[in-house]
Amino acid sequence: MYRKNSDRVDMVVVGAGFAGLYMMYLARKNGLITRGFDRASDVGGTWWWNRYPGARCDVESMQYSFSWDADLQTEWDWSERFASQREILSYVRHVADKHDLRRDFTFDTGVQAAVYDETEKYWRITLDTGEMVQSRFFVLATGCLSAARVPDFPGLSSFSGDTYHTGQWPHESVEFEGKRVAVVGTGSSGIQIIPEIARQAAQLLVFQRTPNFSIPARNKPLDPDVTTWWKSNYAELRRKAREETRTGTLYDFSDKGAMDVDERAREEEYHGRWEKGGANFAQAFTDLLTDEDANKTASDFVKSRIRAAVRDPQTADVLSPKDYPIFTKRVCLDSQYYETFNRPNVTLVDLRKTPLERIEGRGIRTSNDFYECDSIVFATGFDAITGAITAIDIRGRNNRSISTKWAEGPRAYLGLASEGFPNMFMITGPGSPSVLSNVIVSIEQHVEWISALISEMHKRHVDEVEADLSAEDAWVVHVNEVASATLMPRAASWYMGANIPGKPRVFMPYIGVAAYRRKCDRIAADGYSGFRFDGASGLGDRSQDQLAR
Ligand code: NA7
Repeated sequence: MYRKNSDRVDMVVVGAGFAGLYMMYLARKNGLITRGFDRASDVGGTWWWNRYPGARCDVESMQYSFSWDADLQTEWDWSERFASQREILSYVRHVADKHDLRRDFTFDTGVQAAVYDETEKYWRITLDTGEMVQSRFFVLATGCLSAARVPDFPGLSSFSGDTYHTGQWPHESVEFEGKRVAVVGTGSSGIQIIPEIARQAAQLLVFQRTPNFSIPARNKPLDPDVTTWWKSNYAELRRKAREETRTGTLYDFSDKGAMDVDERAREEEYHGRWEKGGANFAQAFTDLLTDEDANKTASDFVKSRIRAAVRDPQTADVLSPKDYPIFTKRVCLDSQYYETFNRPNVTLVDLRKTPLERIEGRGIRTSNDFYECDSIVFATGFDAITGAITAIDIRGRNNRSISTKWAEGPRAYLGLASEGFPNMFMITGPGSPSVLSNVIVSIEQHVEWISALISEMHKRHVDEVEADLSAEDAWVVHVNEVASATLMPRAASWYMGANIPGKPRVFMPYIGVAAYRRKCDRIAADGYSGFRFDGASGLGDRSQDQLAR
Protein backbone atom coordinates (compact mmCIF):
# COMPACT_ATOMS: atom_id res chain seq x y z
CA MET A 1 0.00 0.00 0.00
CA TYR A 2 1.26 3.48 -0.81
CA ARG A 3 2.28 5.64 2.08
CA LYS A 4 1.37 9.21 2.75
CA ASN A 5 4.02 11.46 1.20
CA SER A 6 5.13 8.60 -0.98
CA ASP A 7 6.15 9.63 -4.50
CA ARG A 8 3.53 7.30 -5.97
CA VAL A 9 -0.10 7.92 -5.11
CA ASP A 10 -3.57 7.31 -6.51
CA MET A 11 -4.56 10.91 -6.91
CA VAL A 12 -2.87 14.28 -7.05
CA VAL A 13 -5.16 17.23 -6.45
CA VAL A 14 -3.99 20.66 -7.57
CA GLY A 15 -5.56 23.44 -5.52
CA ALA A 16 -6.84 23.67 -1.94
CA GLY A 17 -9.91 25.81 -2.49
CA PHE A 18 -13.48 24.54 -2.19
CA ALA A 19 -12.95 22.12 -5.10
CA GLY A 20 -9.63 20.66 -3.96
CA LEU A 21 -10.76 20.23 -0.38
CA TYR A 22 -13.91 18.34 -1.25
CA MET A 23 -12.04 16.22 -3.80
CA MET A 24 -9.48 15.35 -1.14
CA TYR A 25 -12.23 14.51 1.35
CA LEU A 26 -14.11 12.16 -0.99
CA ALA A 27 -11.01 10.53 -2.48
CA ARG A 28 -9.71 9.71 0.98
CA LYS A 29 -13.11 8.47 2.07
CA ASN A 30 -13.07 6.15 -0.96
CA GLY A 31 -9.72 4.71 0.07
CA LEU A 32 -7.44 6.51 -2.39
CA ILE A 33 -3.98 7.61 -1.37
CA THR A 34 -3.81 11.29 -2.16
CA ARG A 35 -1.52 14.25 -2.26
CA GLY A 36 -2.46 17.84 -2.88
CA PHE A 37 -0.53 20.98 -3.74
CA ASP A 38 -1.28 24.66 -3.64
CA ARG A 39 0.83 27.71 -4.36
CA ALA A 40 -0.88 29.47 -1.44
CA SER A 41 0.31 29.00 2.13
CA ASP A 42 -3.00 27.59 3.32
CA VAL A 43 -6.43 26.44 2.22
CA GLY A 44 -8.99 28.83 0.71
CA GLY A 45 -8.23 29.10 -3.00
CA THR A 46 -9.70 32.27 -4.43
CA TRP A 47 -10.56 33.47 -0.92
CA TRP A 48 -6.93 33.10 0.14
CA TRP A 49 -5.74 35.32 -2.70
CA ASN A 50 -8.51 37.91 -3.16
CA ARG A 51 -8.18 39.64 0.18
CA TYR A 52 -8.52 43.20 -1.12
CA PRO A 53 -10.66 45.72 0.80
CA GLY A 54 -14.32 45.16 0.01
CA ALA A 55 -13.88 41.58 -1.29
CA ARG A 56 -17.18 39.84 -0.78
CA CYS A 57 -19.13 36.99 -2.33
CA ASP A 58 -22.01 37.86 -4.64
CA VAL A 59 -23.94 34.68 -3.83
CA GLU A 60 -25.89 34.97 -0.58
CA SER A 61 -24.15 33.37 2.41
CA MET A 62 -26.83 30.79 3.14
CA GLN A 63 -26.29 29.40 -0.38
CA TYR A 64 -22.52 29.76 -0.61
CA SER A 65 -21.39 26.83 1.49
CA PHE A 66 -20.84 23.09 1.30
CA SER A 67 -23.93 20.90 1.46
CA TRP A 68 -22.23 17.53 1.98
CA ASP A 69 -21.81 17.79 5.74
CA ALA A 70 -25.25 18.18 7.33
CA ASP A 71 -23.80 19.05 10.75
CA LEU A 72 -21.48 21.64 9.28
CA GLN A 73 -24.27 23.50 7.56
CA THR A 74 -26.29 23.73 10.73
CA GLU A 75 -23.44 24.47 13.15
CA TRP A 76 -21.88 27.27 11.07
CA ASP A 77 -23.41 30.76 11.37
CA TRP A 78 -22.90 33.45 8.75
CA SER A 79 -23.01 36.99 10.04
CA GLU A 80 -24.00 38.89 6.87
CA ARG A 81 -26.30 38.48 3.88
CA PHE A 82 -23.22 38.45 1.61
CA ALA A 83 -20.15 37.05 3.33
CA SER A 84 -16.87 38.92 3.33
CA GLN A 85 -13.67 37.32 2.10
CA ARG A 86 -12.46 37.11 5.69
CA GLU A 87 -15.53 35.20 6.88
CA ILE A 88 -15.45 32.78 3.93
CA LEU A 89 -11.79 32.09 4.58
CA SER A 90 -12.58 31.32 8.25
CA TYR A 91 -15.29 28.95 7.04
CA VAL A 92 -12.92 27.13 4.68
CA ARG A 93 -10.35 26.83 7.48
CA HIS A 94 -13.02 25.46 9.78
CA VAL A 95 -13.94 22.81 7.19
CA ALA A 96 -10.28 21.88 6.72
CA ASP A 97 -9.79 21.56 10.50
CA LYS A 98 -12.97 19.60 11.03
CA HIS A 99 -12.10 17.00 8.39
CA ASP A 100 -8.34 17.12 8.78
CA LEU A 101 -8.01 18.11 5.12
CA ARG A 102 -4.64 19.87 5.32
CA ARG A 103 -2.89 16.58 6.14
CA ASP A 104 -2.18 15.53 2.56
CA PHE A 105 -1.69 19.00 1.11
CA THR A 106 1.69 20.60 0.62
CA PHE A 107 1.39 24.39 0.55
CA ASP A 108 3.61 27.06 -1.00
CA THR A 109 4.16 24.54 -3.76
CA GLY A 110 3.05 24.85 -7.35
CA VAL A 111 2.65 22.11 -9.93
CA GLN A 112 4.86 22.96 -12.90
CA ALA A 113 4.36 20.05 -15.25
CA ALA A 114 2.42 16.81 -15.60
CA VAL A 115 3.31 14.21 -18.22
CA TYR A 116 1.27 11.08 -18.88
CA ASP A 117 3.25 7.87 -19.09
CA GLU A 118 1.20 5.77 -21.51
CA THR A 119 2.98 2.54 -20.67
CA GLU A 120 2.70 2.77 -16.92
CA LYS A 121 -0.61 4.67 -17.05
CA TYR A 122 0.64 7.17 -14.51
CA TRP A 123 0.95 10.91 -14.44
CA ARG A 124 4.48 12.12 -13.65
CA ILE A 125 4.04 15.41 -11.91
CA THR A 126 6.82 17.93 -11.36
CA LEU A 127 6.57 20.48 -8.57
CA ASP A 128 8.26 23.85 -8.47
CA THR A 129 10.39 22.53 -5.61
CA GLY A 130 11.91 20.06 -8.10
CA GLU A 131 10.15 17.09 -6.45
CA MET A 132 8.43 14.51 -8.70
CA VAL A 133 5.27 12.63 -7.81
CA GLN A 134 3.59 9.86 -9.77
CA SER A 135 -0.13 9.52 -9.66
CA ARG A 136 -2.83 7.46 -11.32
CA PHE A 137 -5.28 10.37 -11.35
CA PHE A 138 -4.50 14.01 -11.87
CA VAL A 139 -7.24 16.40 -10.73
CA LEU A 140 -7.17 20.08 -11.56
CA ALA A 141 -9.04 21.94 -8.85
CA THR A 142 -7.29 25.09 -9.97
CA GLY A 143 -10.25 27.46 -10.06
CA CYS A 144 -11.71 29.49 -12.91
CA LEU A 145 -10.49 32.86 -11.71
CA SER A 146 -7.06 32.19 -10.30
CA ALA A 147 -4.59 33.16 -13.01
CA ALA A 148 -4.40 36.87 -12.15
CA ARG A 149 -3.43 39.08 -15.02
CA VAL A 150 -1.86 42.52 -15.28
CA PRO A 151 -1.97 43.67 -18.90
CA ASP A 152 1.33 44.32 -20.54
CA PHE A 153 1.18 48.13 -20.22
CA PRO A 154 4.21 49.81 -21.77
CA GLY A 155 6.45 51.30 -19.09
CA LEU A 156 4.87 49.33 -16.24
CA SER A 157 8.21 48.39 -14.67
CA SER A 158 9.29 52.05 -14.59
CA PHE A 159 6.54 53.02 -12.11
CA SER A 160 8.20 54.14 -8.89
CA GLY A 161 5.19 53.72 -6.57
CA ASP A 162 3.47 50.60 -5.24
CA THR A 163 1.44 48.32 -7.49
CA TYR A 164 -1.14 45.73 -6.49
CA HIS A 165 -3.42 43.22 -8.22
CA THR A 166 -6.74 42.55 -6.49
CA GLY A 167 -6.27 38.81 -7.02
CA GLN A 168 -2.84 38.77 -5.35
CA TRP A 169 -3.46 41.13 -2.50
CA PRO A 170 -0.77 41.38 0.22
CA HIS A 171 -1.38 39.79 3.59
CA GLU A 172 -0.17 42.81 5.51
CA SER A 173 -2.48 45.79 5.62
CA VAL A 174 -2.17 48.30 2.80
CA GLU A 175 -2.59 51.95 3.83
CA PHE A 176 -3.97 54.40 1.28
CA GLU A 177 -4.45 57.36 3.67
CA GLY A 178 -3.19 60.58 2.16
CA LYS A 179 -2.20 58.89 -1.09
CA ARG A 180 -3.10 59.43 -4.72
CA VAL A 181 -4.31 56.03 -5.87
CA ALA A 182 -5.17 54.81 -9.37
CA VAL A 183 -7.48 51.84 -9.94
CA VAL A 184 -7.40 50.28 -13.41
CA GLY A 185 -10.41 48.10 -14.15
CA THR A 186 -14.10 48.27 -13.28
CA GLY A 187 -15.22 44.64 -13.19
CA SER A 188 -16.54 43.01 -9.98
CA SER A 189 -13.23 43.48 -8.16
CA GLY A 190 -12.86 47.13 -9.18
CA ILE A 191 -16.46 47.85 -8.27
CA GLN A 192 -15.91 46.37 -4.80
CA ILE A 193 -12.57 48.03 -4.04
CA ILE A 194 -13.27 51.51 -5.48
CA PRO A 195 -15.68 52.71 -2.73
CA GLU A 196 -13.27 51.38 -0.06
CA ILE A 197 -10.22 53.17 -1.44
CA ALA A 198 -12.21 56.35 -2.06
CA ARG A 199 -12.93 56.55 1.67
CA GLN A 200 -9.23 56.36 2.55
CA ALA A 201 -7.21 57.95 -0.22
CA ALA A 202 -6.52 61.64 -0.72
CA GLN A 203 -7.35 61.20 -4.37
CA LEU A 204 -8.70 58.27 -6.37
CA LEU A 205 -8.37 58.00 -10.13
CA VAL A 206 -10.56 55.33 -11.73
CA PHE A 207 -9.43 54.19 -15.18
CA GLN A 208 -12.40 52.59 -16.91
CA ARG A 209 -12.31 50.91 -20.29
CA THR A 210 -15.74 49.24 -20.34
CA PRO A 211 -18.46 50.27 -17.89
CA ASN A 212 -20.30 47.44 -16.12
CA PHE A 213 -23.85 47.10 -14.91
CA SER A 214 -23.94 46.94 -11.13
CA ILE A 215 -26.85 46.23 -8.78
CA PRO A 216 -26.79 47.32 -5.13
CA ALA A 217 -25.97 44.38 -2.86
CA ARG A 218 -27.76 45.94 0.13
CA ASN A 219 -25.61 43.82 2.33
CA LYS A 220 -26.69 43.70 5.97
CA PRO A 221 -26.42 41.53 9.07
CA LEU A 222 -28.17 38.25 8.44
CA ASP A 223 -31.59 38.07 10.05
CA PRO A 224 -31.59 35.14 12.55
CA ASP A 225 -35.05 34.12 11.29
CA VAL A 226 -33.68 33.81 7.75
CA THR A 227 -30.83 31.66 9.05
CA THR A 228 -33.21 29.43 10.99
CA TRP A 229 -35.52 29.04 8.00
CA TRP A 230 -32.65 28.02 5.74
CA LYS A 231 -31.23 25.62 8.28
CA SER A 232 -34.57 23.92 8.83
CA ASN A 233 -35.15 23.51 5.11
CA TYR A 234 -31.64 22.99 3.85
CA ALA A 235 -32.09 19.52 2.35
CA GLU A 236 -34.96 20.55 0.09
CA LEU A 237 -33.57 23.98 -0.76
CA ARG A 238 -30.23 22.55 -1.79
CA ARG A 239 -31.96 19.91 -3.90
CA LYS A 240 -34.02 22.56 -5.65
CA ALA A 241 -30.98 24.72 -6.34
CA ARG A 242 -29.12 21.77 -7.89
CA GLU A 243 -31.94 20.18 -9.81
CA GLU A 244 -34.30 22.96 -10.81
CA THR A 245 -32.31 26.10 -11.54
CA ARG A 246 -30.09 27.52 -14.24
CA THR A 247 -27.45 28.88 -11.87
CA GLY A 248 -27.55 26.57 -8.86
CA THR A 249 -28.83 29.46 -6.77
CA LEU A 250 -32.35 30.06 -5.49
CA TYR A 251 -33.88 33.43 -6.26
CA ASP A 252 -37.39 34.84 -6.43
CA PHE A 253 -37.95 33.45 -9.90
CA SER A 254 -40.54 35.09 -12.09
CA ASP A 255 -42.87 33.20 -14.40
CA LYS A 256 -43.53 36.14 -16.75
CA GLY A 257 -41.79 37.63 -19.73
CA ALA A 258 -40.88 41.33 -19.54
CA MET A 259 -43.22 42.19 -22.41
CA ASP A 260 -46.14 40.26 -20.90
CA VAL A 261 -46.73 43.05 -18.43
CA ASP A 262 -47.28 46.77 -18.97
CA GLU A 263 -44.60 49.35 -18.45
CA ARG A 264 -45.82 50.34 -15.01
CA ALA A 265 -45.84 46.75 -13.72
CA ARG A 266 -42.40 46.23 -15.21
CA GLU A 267 -40.98 49.30 -13.50
CA GLU A 268 -42.52 48.23 -10.21
CA GLU A 269 -40.96 44.80 -10.53
CA TYR A 270 -37.52 46.22 -11.27
CA HIS A 271 -37.85 48.83 -8.57
CA GLY A 272 -38.84 46.28 -5.91
CA ARG A 273 -35.93 44.04 -6.77
CA TRP A 274 -33.50 46.97 -6.94
CA GLU A 275 -34.53 48.04 -3.45
CA LYS A 276 -34.11 44.51 -2.07
CA GLY A 277 -30.68 44.31 -3.69
CA GLY A 278 -28.67 41.37 -4.94
CA ALA A 279 -28.68 39.28 -8.09
CA ASN A 280 -32.42 38.60 -7.70
CA PHE A 281 -32.73 41.58 -10.01
CA ALA A 282 -31.60 39.41 -12.92
CA GLN A 283 -34.55 37.06 -12.32
CA ALA A 284 -37.21 39.78 -12.67
CA PHE A 285 -38.52 38.21 -15.91
CA THR A 286 -38.02 34.90 -17.67
CA ASP A 287 -36.73 36.24 -20.98
CA LEU A 288 -34.08 38.75 -19.98
CA LEU A 289 -31.27 36.61 -21.31
CA THR A 290 -32.99 35.56 -24.51
CA ASP A 291 -35.05 38.47 -25.80
CA GLU A 292 -33.35 41.67 -26.85
CA ASP A 293 -36.36 43.93 -26.20
CA ALA A 294 -36.95 42.40 -22.79
CA ASN A 295 -33.27 42.77 -21.98
CA LYS A 296 -33.33 46.43 -22.99
CA THR A 297 -36.03 47.19 -20.42
CA ALA A 298 -33.76 45.94 -17.62
CA SER A 299 -30.77 47.73 -19.06
CA ASP A 300 -32.71 51.01 -19.33
CA PHE A 301 -33.86 50.67 -15.75
CA VAL A 302 -30.30 50.26 -14.44
CA LYS A 303 -29.11 53.20 -16.54
CA SER A 304 -31.87 55.33 -15.03
CA ARG A 305 -30.60 54.31 -11.57
CA ILE A 306 -27.06 55.31 -12.55
CA ARG A 307 -28.32 58.74 -13.63
CA ALA A 308 -30.20 59.06 -10.34
CA ALA A 309 -27.13 58.13 -8.26
CA VAL A 310 -24.45 60.14 -10.04
CA ARG A 311 -24.78 63.94 -9.83
CA ASP A 312 -22.66 64.84 -12.87
CA PRO A 313 -24.60 63.76 -16.01
CA GLN A 314 -21.42 63.34 -18.05
CA THR A 315 -19.90 61.01 -15.45
CA ALA A 316 -23.19 59.09 -15.29
CA ASP A 317 -23.07 58.70 -19.04
CA VAL A 318 -19.50 57.37 -19.01
CA LEU A 319 -20.50 54.89 -16.27
CA SER A 320 -23.42 53.59 -18.36
CA PRO A 321 -22.77 50.53 -20.54
CA LYS A 322 -23.68 51.06 -24.18
CA ASP A 323 -22.50 48.25 -26.36
CA TYR A 324 -23.66 44.98 -24.81
CA PRO A 325 -26.88 43.61 -23.30
CA ILE A 326 -27.19 43.56 -19.51
CA PHE A 327 -26.49 40.16 -17.87
CA THR A 328 -24.18 39.07 -20.72
CA LYS A 329 -21.19 40.02 -18.59
CA ARG A 330 -21.12 39.00 -14.99
CA VAL A 331 -23.52 41.24 -13.10
CA CYS A 332 -21.69 43.07 -10.34
CA LEU A 333 -23.10 43.73 -6.89
CA ASP A 334 -21.92 46.86 -5.14
CA SER A 335 -22.06 48.92 -2.01
CA GLN A 336 -22.27 52.60 -2.96
CA TYR A 337 -20.29 52.18 -6.18
CA TYR A 338 -22.05 54.76 -8.36
CA GLU A 339 -22.41 57.20 -5.43
CA THR A 340 -18.63 57.09 -4.97
CA PHE A 341 -18.27 59.18 -8.13
CA ASN A 342 -19.98 62.10 -6.36
CA ARG A 343 -17.03 62.42 -3.98
CA PRO A 344 -14.73 65.36 -4.62
CA ASN A 345 -11.64 63.13 -4.33
CA VAL A 346 -12.73 60.71 -7.10
CA THR A 347 -12.09 61.18 -10.83
CA LEU A 348 -13.29 58.88 -13.60
CA VAL A 349 -11.02 58.55 -16.63
CA ASP A 350 -12.71 57.20 -19.76
CA LEU A 351 -10.16 55.00 -21.51
CA ARG A 352 -12.50 54.51 -24.48
CA LYS A 353 -12.16 58.18 -25.27
CA THR A 354 -8.58 58.64 -24.11
CA PRO A 355 -6.75 55.29 -24.17
CA LEU A 356 -4.10 54.42 -21.63
CA GLU A 357 -0.83 54.86 -23.53
CA ARG A 358 1.85 54.09 -20.97
CA ILE A 359 2.80 53.97 -17.36
CA GLU A 360 5.64 56.25 -16.34
CA GLY A 361 7.72 56.64 -13.19
CA ARG A 362 5.21 58.93 -11.49
CA GLY A 363 1.89 57.94 -12.98
CA ILE A 364 -0.31 57.00 -15.90
CA ARG A 365 -0.34 58.68 -19.31
CA THR A 366 -3.41 58.57 -21.51
CA SER A 367 -3.75 59.97 -25.02
CA ASN A 368 -4.95 63.21 -23.48
CA ASP A 369 -3.40 63.72 -20.05
CA PHE A 370 -0.92 62.63 -17.41
CA TYR A 371 -2.22 61.43 -14.02
CA GLU A 372 0.27 61.46 -11.18
CA CYS A 373 -0.26 58.78 -8.54
CA ASP A 374 1.52 57.06 -5.64
CA SER A 375 -0.03 53.61 -6.03
CA ILE A 376 -1.73 51.65 -8.82
CA VAL A 377 -4.28 48.95 -8.11
CA PHE A 378 -4.85 46.61 -11.03
CA ALA A 379 -8.38 45.21 -10.91
CA THR A 380 -7.74 43.83 -14.37
CA GLY A 381 -9.07 40.32 -13.91
CA PHE A 382 -7.88 36.86 -14.79
CA ASP A 383 -7.03 34.55 -17.62
CA ALA A 384 -10.37 32.98 -16.80
CA ILE A 385 -11.45 29.33 -16.91
CA THR A 386 -8.44 27.96 -18.81
CA GLY A 387 -5.55 30.13 -17.54
CA ALA A 388 -4.65 28.12 -14.44
CA ILE A 389 -4.82 24.86 -16.43
CA THR A 390 -2.66 25.95 -19.36
CA ALA A 391 -0.17 27.55 -16.94
CA ILE A 392 0.87 23.96 -16.09
CA ASP A 393 2.85 22.17 -18.80
CA ILE A 394 0.39 19.29 -19.13
CA ARG A 395 1.26 16.62 -21.68
CA GLY A 396 -1.00 13.72 -22.48
CA ARG A 397 -0.74 11.01 -25.13
CA ASN A 398 2.06 11.42 -27.68
CA ASN A 399 3.50 14.19 -25.51
CA ARG A 400 0.86 16.60 -26.86
CA SER A 401 0.38 19.58 -24.56
CA ILE A 402 -3.01 20.82 -23.44
CA SER A 403 -2.09 24.32 -24.68
CA THR A 404 -1.48 22.92 -28.17
CA LYS A 405 -4.72 21.01 -28.12
CA TRP A 406 -6.61 24.08 -26.94
CA ALA A 407 -4.94 26.54 -29.32
CA GLU A 408 -8.29 27.25 -31.01
CA GLY A 409 -10.23 27.20 -27.74
CA PRO A 410 -10.69 24.70 -24.90
CA ARG A 411 -12.08 21.26 -25.74
CA ALA A 412 -13.35 19.05 -22.97
CA TYR A 413 -16.08 16.46 -22.64
CA LEU A 414 -18.65 17.75 -20.10
CA GLY A 415 -15.95 20.20 -19.03
CA LEU A 416 -14.60 17.32 -16.96
CA ALA A 417 -12.10 15.46 -19.13
CA SER A 418 -10.22 16.01 -22.38
CA GLU A 419 -9.46 13.40 -25.02
CA GLY A 420 -5.76 12.50 -25.12
CA PHE A 421 -5.39 13.20 -21.38
CA PRO A 422 -6.46 9.96 -19.68
CA ASN A 423 -7.19 9.93 -15.95
CA MET A 424 -7.09 13.72 -15.82
CA PHE A 425 -10.13 15.55 -14.50
CA MET A 426 -10.98 19.21 -14.32
CA ILE A 427 -13.31 20.48 -11.62
CA THR A 428 -15.47 23.24 -13.12
CA GLY A 429 -13.52 22.99 -16.37
CA PRO A 430 -14.43 24.70 -19.68
CA GLY A 431 -17.76 23.41 -21.02
CA SER A 432 -19.34 23.06 -17.57
CA PRO A 433 -21.53 25.60 -15.70
CA SER A 434 -18.59 26.78 -13.54
CA VAL A 435 -18.62 30.59 -13.50
CA LEU A 436 -22.25 30.79 -14.61
CA SER A 437 -23.32 29.02 -11.46
CA ASN A 438 -23.13 29.06 -7.72
CA VAL A 439 -19.71 27.51 -8.05
CA ILE A 440 -19.95 25.42 -4.87
CA VAL A 441 -22.98 23.62 -6.31
CA SER A 442 -20.99 22.89 -9.48
CA ILE A 443 -17.91 21.84 -7.54
CA GLU A 444 -19.87 19.35 -5.44
CA GLN A 445 -21.47 17.85 -8.52
CA HIS A 446 -18.14 17.42 -10.31
CA VAL A 447 -16.33 15.96 -7.32
CA GLU A 448 -19.12 13.46 -6.71
CA TRP A 449 -19.33 12.57 -10.38
CA ILE A 450 -15.55 12.02 -10.67
CA SER A 451 -15.59 9.91 -7.50
CA ALA A 452 -18.42 7.76 -8.88
CA LEU A 453 -16.50 7.31 -12.13
CA ILE A 454 -13.42 6.14 -10.25
CA SER A 455 -15.56 3.69 -8.27
CA GLU A 456 -16.88 2.40 -11.57
CA MET A 457 -13.29 1.83 -12.68
CA HIS A 458 -12.69 -0.24 -9.56
CA LYS A 459 -15.73 -2.32 -10.37
CA ARG A 460 -14.59 -2.85 -13.94
CA HIS A 461 -11.00 -3.57 -12.84
CA VAL A 462 -9.60 -0.97 -15.20
CA ASP A 463 -7.03 1.68 -14.55
CA GLU A 464 -7.52 4.12 -17.39
CA VAL A 465 -10.42 6.27 -18.50
CA GLU A 466 -10.46 8.79 -21.32
CA ALA A 467 -13.00 10.94 -23.13
CA ASP A 468 -13.85 9.94 -26.70
CA LEU A 469 -12.99 12.48 -29.34
CA SER A 470 -16.40 12.25 -31.00
CA ALA A 471 -18.24 12.72 -27.68
CA GLU A 472 -16.02 15.66 -26.86
CA ASP A 473 -16.54 17.29 -30.26
CA ALA A 474 -20.30 16.90 -29.94
CA TRP A 475 -20.19 18.40 -26.43
CA VAL A 476 -18.25 21.46 -27.58
CA VAL A 477 -20.83 22.03 -30.35
CA HIS A 478 -23.65 21.61 -27.81
CA VAL A 479 -22.11 24.13 -25.35
CA ASN A 480 -21.97 26.70 -28.12
CA GLU A 481 -25.47 25.95 -29.36
CA VAL A 482 -26.89 26.49 -25.89
CA ALA A 483 -24.97 29.77 -25.56
CA SER A 484 -26.06 30.93 -29.02
CA ALA A 485 -29.70 30.59 -28.05
CA THR A 486 -29.08 33.40 -25.55
CA LEU A 487 -27.69 36.91 -25.75
CA MET A 488 -24.57 35.83 -23.82
CA PRO A 489 -22.10 35.64 -26.73
CA ARG A 490 -22.97 39.25 -27.61
CA ALA A 491 -20.57 40.70 -25.04
CA ALA A 492 -16.81 40.74 -25.33
CA SER A 493 -16.55 39.08 -21.93
CA TRP A 494 -14.04 36.88 -20.17
CA TYR A 495 -16.58 34.06 -20.64
CA MET A 496 -15.48 34.34 -24.30
CA GLY A 497 -11.78 34.82 -23.58
CA ALA A 498 -12.17 38.37 -24.92
CA ASN A 499 -10.15 40.00 -22.12
CA ILE A 500 -6.91 38.28 -23.13
CA PRO A 501 -5.28 39.53 -26.34
CA GLY A 502 -4.86 36.59 -28.72
CA LYS A 503 -7.06 34.18 -26.73
CA PRO A 504 -9.54 32.41 -29.04
CA ARG A 505 -13.09 33.72 -28.73
CA VAL A 506 -15.10 30.70 -27.71
CA PHE A 507 -17.94 30.69 -25.24
CA MET A 508 -16.48 28.59 -22.42
CA PRO A 509 -19.07 27.93 -19.70
CA TYR A 510 -22.18 25.76 -20.07
CA ILE A 511 -25.46 27.57 -19.47
CA GLY A 512 -27.77 25.60 -17.20
CA VAL A 513 -26.91 23.87 -13.93
CA ALA A 514 -29.97 21.60 -13.74
CA ALA A 515 -29.87 20.63 -17.42
CA TYR A 516 -26.16 19.94 -17.20
CA ARG A 517 -26.59 17.79 -14.14
CA ARG A 518 -29.28 15.72 -15.84
CA LYS A 519 -26.98 15.14 -18.80
CA CYS A 520 -24.10 14.05 -16.58
CA ASP A 521 -26.39 11.72 -14.65
CA ARG A 522 -27.74 10.21 -17.85
CA ILE A 523 -24.24 9.63 -19.18
CA ALA A 524 -23.28 7.86 -15.95
CA ALA A 525 -26.46 5.76 -16.07
CA ASP A 526 -25.62 4.80 -19.67
CA GLY A 527 -22.38 3.25 -18.47
CA TYR A 528 -20.41 6.46 -18.94
CA SER A 529 -21.12 6.85 -22.61
CA GLY A 530 -18.49 8.93 -24.35
CA PHE A 531 -15.74 7.58 -22.10
CA ARG A 532 -13.35 4.75 -22.98
CA PHE A 533 -12.09 2.44 -20.27
CA ASP A 534 -8.84 0.56 -20.60
CA GLY A 535 -6.27 -1.47 -18.69
CA ALA A 536 -6.82 -4.63 -16.77
CA SER A 537 -4.91 -4.43 -13.55
CA GLY A 538 -7.24 -2.47 -11.30
CA LEU A 539 -6.01 0.58 -9.47
CA GLY A 540 -2.51 0.63 -8.03
CA ASP A 541 -1.07 -2.57 -6.69
CA ARG A 542 -3.58 -2.96 -3.92
CA SER A 543 -6.37 -5.42 -3.55
CA GLN A 544 -9.93 -4.40 -4.34
CA ASP A 545 -10.70 -4.99 -0.66
CA GLN A 546 -8.32 -2.24 0.34
CA LEU A 547 -9.80 0.08 -2.22
CA ALA A 548 -13.30 -0.69 -1.14
CA ARG A 549 -12.62 0.36 2.44
P1 NA7 B 1 -12.95 41.39 -14.75
O1 NA7 B 1 -14.39 41.26 -14.57
O2 NA7 B 1 -12.29 40.68 -15.87
O3 NA7 B 1 -12.63 42.94 -14.86
C1 NA7 B 1 -11.38 43.42 -15.30
C2 NA7 B 1 -11.46 44.88 -15.56
O4 NA7 B 1 -10.17 45.32 -15.97
C3 NA7 B 1 -12.44 45.25 -16.66
O5 NA7 B 1 -13.04 46.45 -16.34
C4 NA7 B 1 -11.51 45.39 -17.87
O6 NA7 B 1 -12.01 46.22 -18.87
C5 NA7 B 1 -10.31 46.02 -17.21
N1 NA7 B 1 -9.13 45.82 -18.04
C6 NA7 B 1 -8.57 44.65 -18.40
N2 NA7 B 1 -7.51 44.87 -19.21
C7 NA7 B 1 -7.42 46.20 -19.36
C8 NA7 B 1 -6.55 47.04 -20.09
N3 NA7 B 1 -5.56 46.55 -20.83
N4 NA7 B 1 -6.74 48.39 -20.01
C9 NA7 B 1 -7.74 48.87 -19.27
N5 NA7 B 1 -8.62 48.14 -18.55
C10 NA7 B 1 -8.44 46.82 -18.61
O7 NA7 B 1 -12.15 40.97 -13.44
P2 NA7 B 1 -12.60 41.09 -11.91
O8 NA7 B 1 -11.45 40.71 -11.07
O9 NA7 B 1 -13.22 42.40 -11.66
O10 NA7 B 1 -13.74 40.05 -11.78
C11 NA7 B 1 -13.56 38.69 -12.17
C12 NA7 B 1 -14.47 37.80 -11.42
O11 NA7 B 1 -13.87 37.54 -10.17
C13 NA7 B 1 -15.81 38.34 -11.08
O12 NA7 B 1 -16.77 38.11 -12.01
C14 NA7 B 1 -16.15 37.65 -9.79
O13 NA7 B 1 -16.71 36.41 -10.07
C15 NA7 B 1 -14.85 37.43 -9.16
P3 NA7 B 1 -12.72 45.54 -20.18
O14 NA7 B 1 -14.05 45.11 -19.69
O15 NA7 B 1 -11.84 44.38 -20.59
O16 NA7 B 1 -12.74 46.61 -21.18
